[in-house]
Amino acid sequence: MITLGAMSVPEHSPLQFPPDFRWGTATSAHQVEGDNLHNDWWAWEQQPGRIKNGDRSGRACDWWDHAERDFDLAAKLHQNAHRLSVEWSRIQPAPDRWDEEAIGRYREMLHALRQRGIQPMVTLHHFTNPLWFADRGGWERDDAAMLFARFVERVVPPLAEFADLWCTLNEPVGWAFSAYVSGIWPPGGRSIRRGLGALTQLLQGHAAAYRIVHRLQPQAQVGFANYFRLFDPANAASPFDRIVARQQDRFVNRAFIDGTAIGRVRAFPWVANVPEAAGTMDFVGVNYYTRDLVAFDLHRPKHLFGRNFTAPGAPISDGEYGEIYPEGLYRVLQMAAEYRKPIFITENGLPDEDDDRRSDFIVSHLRQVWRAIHEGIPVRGYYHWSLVDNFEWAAGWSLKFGLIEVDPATQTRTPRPSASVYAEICGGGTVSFARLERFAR
Ligand code: IFM
Repeated sequence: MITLGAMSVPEHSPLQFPPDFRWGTATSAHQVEGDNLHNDWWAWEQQPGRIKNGDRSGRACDWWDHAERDFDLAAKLHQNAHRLSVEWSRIQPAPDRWDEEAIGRYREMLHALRQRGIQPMVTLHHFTNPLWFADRGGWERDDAAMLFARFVERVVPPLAEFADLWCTLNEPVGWAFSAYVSGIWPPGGRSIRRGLGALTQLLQGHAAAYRIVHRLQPQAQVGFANYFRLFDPANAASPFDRIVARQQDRFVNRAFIDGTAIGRVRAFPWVANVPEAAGTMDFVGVNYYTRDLVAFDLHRPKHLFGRNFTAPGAPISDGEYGEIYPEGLYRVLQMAAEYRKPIFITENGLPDEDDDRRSDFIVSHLRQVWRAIHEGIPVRGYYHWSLVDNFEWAAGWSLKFGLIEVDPATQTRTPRPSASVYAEICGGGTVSFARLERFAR
């Protein structure tokens, strides 16, 4: 017998996933398309000191012209699902201009996925904003949600022929923090007040998008991708560490999701009450990467008085991206299950240039997914981040998340060994005993 939490699995038996489980990968427009000239990230990349090593997204992975090449690889790797995003600034490059050709290209891409037996999940906002929107105040404007809703109204009908699984926003809390509080992303804001203001607009934008998609496509499933991170007290005996870890958990993990479930942000009830957001989530999108230990620190008000660090001696991924902590995925799935909706793991992965940890990462995390499913948690799919190495925001090209290595200068593709391990799992819908054995004891 192998023990998995409270469960026991007979020795030598593979972990069998449900037959309709979605096996895929995730990407986002700006990170892979190339030449997204009209958004705030492109402008940000041109400013000295913003991106590690002065990197720029440039041609990225050349998806605008050749995404199909990588869809072929995904299909060959037995993937049956892909989460990608549409770039608002391509579709609406100016307030009064809609680019039909860009919409046509997205139709082509979604069609290409379908032709290869890959079900698309479409994200409507993944970190980037049209320059015209950003220049007028972006998500701090009172009409930001309304402007986003106009975009959604326009883009969903032509894509609805190919997609009925929608993610309104990607990681809204983390995005608002990086854009408005820590200032490492555009527009470089440094105030909690600005971050919370943006969050309220994002919640309204999400709620509006949810309703629009359902009006246009009643059978659609609509959610958003919530960034989940585990925050464990550095010293479990310290009430201060415990309180701070709990506050970070409430804000990072639950603020937005509470908003979409009950229309109220329990972490900060006085800020973001958006009653119309209640009940606007058909599934919980789980993005999970790592966990922090948290110690009370009076000097860090922007971090809710917590100093976060990686557990000493724990296995880590490249570039101080954090601890590799598979059980954390099980724990966040338990949290996600509190919302009583189907769950998609919309992102999970690690930067690992040498690919010497990715295979184990995938197997050990899927083992925890299986454990959750067998305890009755309704996980419907897993999207590994990412199919290809891509432009990793402020870290530029320095972090390699791809199952497939990409040289952005030559656009050469080299599947990493972990791509075959994941392909074997996707193809059979099982994790074999041989792969599990090393984690079992
Ligand atoms: O690359 C990002 C993605 O855009 C959002 N979630 C985390 C990924 C890895 O950092």
